Amino acid sequence: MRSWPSPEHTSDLPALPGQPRPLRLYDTAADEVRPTAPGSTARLYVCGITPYDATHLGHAATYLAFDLVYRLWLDAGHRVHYVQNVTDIDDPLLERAAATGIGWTELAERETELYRQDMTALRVLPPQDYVGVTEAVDEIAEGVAKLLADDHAYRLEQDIYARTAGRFGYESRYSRAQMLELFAERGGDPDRPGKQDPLDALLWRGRRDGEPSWDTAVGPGRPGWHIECSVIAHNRLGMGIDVQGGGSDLRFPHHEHSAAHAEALTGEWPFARHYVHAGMIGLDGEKMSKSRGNLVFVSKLRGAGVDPMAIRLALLDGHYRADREWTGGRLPQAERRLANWRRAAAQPTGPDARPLLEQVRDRLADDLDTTGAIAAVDRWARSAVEQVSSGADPDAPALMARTVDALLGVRL
Ligand code: 5CA
Ligand code: ZN
Repeated sequence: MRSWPSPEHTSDLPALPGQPRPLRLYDTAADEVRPTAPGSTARLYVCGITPYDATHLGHAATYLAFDLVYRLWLDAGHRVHYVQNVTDIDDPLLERAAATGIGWTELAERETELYRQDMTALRVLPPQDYVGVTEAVDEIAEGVAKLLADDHAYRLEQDIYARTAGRFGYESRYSRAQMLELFAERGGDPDRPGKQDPLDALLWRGRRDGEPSWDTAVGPGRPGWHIECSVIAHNRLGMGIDVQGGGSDLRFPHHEHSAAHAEALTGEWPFARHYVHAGMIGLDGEKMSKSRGNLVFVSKLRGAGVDPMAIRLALLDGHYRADREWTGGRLPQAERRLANWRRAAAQPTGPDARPLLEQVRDRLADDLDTTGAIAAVDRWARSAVEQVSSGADPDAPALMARTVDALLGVRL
């Protein structure tokens, strides 16, 4: 699938002097913040949208968190291979299409295009491989066929399920009771008669009347949810990818099952070296979600003339792992901050910005402490505008702007 354009530079962000440090991230499976350790090419997979509605601020916040991961790896001298899927065939998409009278492919294409535009406006670096499930049906079916052949899967009526076995549970670290509860809440079917274990996940949904289906190696039907990410990721990035990312609602069952399927397919472990989850953005005390309908859309804000860089700054002003509320005051605050930063960057001189660059790197490398990084830029901007510092470095405003551009993705 077409990705979206890179903001001028993907492989070479504005070059920055000094010494980058290894990026440390909280890994859900290890329950600790630990260094990422990519090779010359870092491998990133982030679960993509289910395109039945427009990008809301919760989605945007999650993709911004992983955009910082990408930027910090580039700063540290790695190439980055970034893969993202589009769940362009799934029950919620078919339900919304039926409810609105639009064809499901048309709905998916329209919302995916809007998402591309939102990501472009927010200056999110694009994945090199942006893969729709509808484009990957055959490779997913081949994966399911191999799981069947190796006895990691079984048929139940017209459908196919994965056996839950081995290290299952290591990614989320939930108890079986918690898993059963979350599985039922988040699209699983623990009570279906005939399953060998209630936690077994649907790999392949056999053809049903009135539903789209593909003729494949395992018969007619369509892929289950988790296997799409296992196969799309593994076929492009291999095993032991550096980061598997998504929002915290994907910690279980999605990332647990995706990992388990990929590990059963290959016999290798682990699927990912870090499982990284962004917190949920809420509105009025509830998680922002398409099903609840309490949404603030990026495209609506853009349409109202809001500077996307202010949206970006507003979403970065909070730790990515914390569940946080979107409130009316966040945007005006970010707009004021952006104006202050721009005024500071336009000064003829400023205090030496090299220590600022080191502070921003330091804060972001520590599990993406964006609030710490933003506070450091605030301090520099204040002293540049007030000319309180002894330093009057003519190169400093440009270095400050490059730092903010390359590492926080905010174009001044
Ligand atoms: N297509 C699947 C992943 S394979 C999916 O979860 N799609 S989604 O459109 O529902 O969500 C896309 C991403 O946004 C996921 O990483 C999800 O965890 C994240 N997300 C959804 N709602 C919120 C929210 N309120 N706050 C933060 N992130 C969110
Ligand atoms: Zn996914």
